[in-house]
Amino acid sequence: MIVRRWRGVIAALTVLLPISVASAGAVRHLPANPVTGLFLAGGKIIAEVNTPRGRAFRRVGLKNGVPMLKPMPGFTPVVPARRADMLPDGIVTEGGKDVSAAWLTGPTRRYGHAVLGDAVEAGGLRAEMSDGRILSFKLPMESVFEDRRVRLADLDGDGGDELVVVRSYLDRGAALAILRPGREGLSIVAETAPIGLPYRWLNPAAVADFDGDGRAEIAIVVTPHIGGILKIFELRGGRLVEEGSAVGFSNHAMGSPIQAMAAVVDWGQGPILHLPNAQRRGLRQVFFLQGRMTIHDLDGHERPIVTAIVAADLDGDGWREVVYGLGNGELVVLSR
Ligand SMILES: [Ca+2]
Ligand SMILES: [Ca+2]
Ligand SMILES: [Ca+2]
Repeated sequence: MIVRRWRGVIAALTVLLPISVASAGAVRHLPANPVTGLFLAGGKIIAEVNTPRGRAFRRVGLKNGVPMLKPMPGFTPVVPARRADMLPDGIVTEGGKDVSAAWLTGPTRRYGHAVLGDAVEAGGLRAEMSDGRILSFKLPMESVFEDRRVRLADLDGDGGDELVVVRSYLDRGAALAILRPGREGLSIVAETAPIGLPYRWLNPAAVADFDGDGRAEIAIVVTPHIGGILKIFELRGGRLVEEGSAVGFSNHAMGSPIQAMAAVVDWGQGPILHLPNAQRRGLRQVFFLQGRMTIHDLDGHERPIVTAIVAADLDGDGWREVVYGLGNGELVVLSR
């Protein structure tokens, strides 16, 4: 009788946390030259390190479960060509569908918030279409794009990319805005309600079919500096419909230019979103299990996460690792 009851409990626990969904092994590596940044180049993870002779680049590897940094003499990062009219600290996003590139334009100081390092925000954006047309969009004076880049993602599954960008209202704070190229040019097709107060910001995290219903969702962190709230939205019938929400996240450090503190990997059971906790001293895994949003906290760190969070298969076993850097220059590699 008792044995049978325990079997029931064990079966329930197994259902709650299948090993291939939630469990992950983390290994840490403190290199002689501290890691100050991480990014992807040609499917590889590149670390920017501080050396006595200045900045250098290393390729992140993993052999027999041990992280290593391989020198890359002569390596220079390839970035998309800058556009004459773009935001000074902006990034050009390149796409492979109907939009071939998009960037923020019209630098303005009319908001003056400086979450991303300076008080210069964008008053508009531009998209270069695959047929060569350049489409422009300009915001009214009551708002700015408080972002460094436009994200391209097909949120409605029609084969064309939507443009995803943070719009901040001078008197009501940030909202997530979705634009689409049409016959009339670029227009905003959906937007969340603004947070409600000026100088309250949000940072997009990732796009994936998180709940496995065949449609993409976008995950964002609202107010990442003051107790961030993860929200998951689906673009449905011209509206952004909230499909999940949880407190205790942060994907940005105040004043930092780094916005890419999120990674999605599928370790065989659907997408797992990796986001820092509210103090950025550990990762939280977010995934949908039998239709329910589930959160699994991984081991914490004494130092905060300071780099982008990037994913690539480092050891060639077919599963991508999740990699990030801590404030003391240490590298953390998370494997399935
Ligand atoms: Ca689309
Ligand atoms: Ca979905
Ligand atoms: Ca791997």
